[in-house]
Amino acid sequence: MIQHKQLENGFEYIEISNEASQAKIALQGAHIFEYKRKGEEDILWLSETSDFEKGKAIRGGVPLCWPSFGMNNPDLPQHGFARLGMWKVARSQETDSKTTQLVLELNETPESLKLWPYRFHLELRIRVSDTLCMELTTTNTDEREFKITQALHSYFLVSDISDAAVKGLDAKPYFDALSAQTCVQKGDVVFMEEVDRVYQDVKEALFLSDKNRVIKIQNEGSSSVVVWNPWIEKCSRMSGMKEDAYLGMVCIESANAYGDFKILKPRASHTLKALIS
Ligand code: TA6
Repeated sequence: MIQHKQLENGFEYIEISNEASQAKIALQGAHIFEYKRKGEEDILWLSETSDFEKGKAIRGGVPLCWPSFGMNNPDLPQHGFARLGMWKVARSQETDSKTTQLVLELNETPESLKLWPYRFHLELRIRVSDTLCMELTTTNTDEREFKITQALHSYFLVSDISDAAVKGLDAKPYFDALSAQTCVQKGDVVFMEEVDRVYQDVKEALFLSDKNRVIKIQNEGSSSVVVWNPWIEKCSRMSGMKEDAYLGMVCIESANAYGDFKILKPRASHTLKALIS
């Protein structure tokens, strides 16, 4: 079932339900804010105190950072503008009883052109099944080339941050956004303090292991992965986040960030894909 719903304040979202899974996707930002397999716990973390209103990013789920990750382009707002844009449903399909597909699209607007002077076509293809597949395709519809950095900024639910570990990054170089140093990962990534790192040269699948489950993340079209947990002090300052929220979440972001930027010539496309299983 694919239902178009709205909250009392007019905030619109699509609710998907099939025999294998369910998901909710806000039209603002094409923001997936719920995904779970039937009868199981949520895969994505969503803040209990998140805003659901026009002009404010949902805290949790999968915000789309585009056309700039973080402050990679200092002329743009943090994480770009696509997460606050009003996307349109381009297509939807119930492929079989366990699989639903939804395609959302965003084009330039007079406001986006003021921030970033390029015409573009963005498409997010979402496949909701016993796995969650997200494919973000950027097409340059301008006459000049442009440069993007981006991320599928996925927030994952963990039972307790002290039991969480990210596997698959051993020996990978990373840029530590907190110290501005480049380091090399030793073993699994575990969380005992604030972590904000951009791993490089990542082609292999990653695994988020927790007390009760393991989530696999396989990216394509990307060689950078951001791992983030705000920990105590930053969490208390973050919008839409309770003080102790850092205990139950970790972000593993499929990215084209920092040196892994993409330059697109007119009519060229690039797809960033993440498969979560
Ligand atoms: O991806 C990690 C990060 O860039 C952190 O530095 C962090 O503050 C964050 O994303 C959340 O950003 P936001 O703009 O959503 O508050």
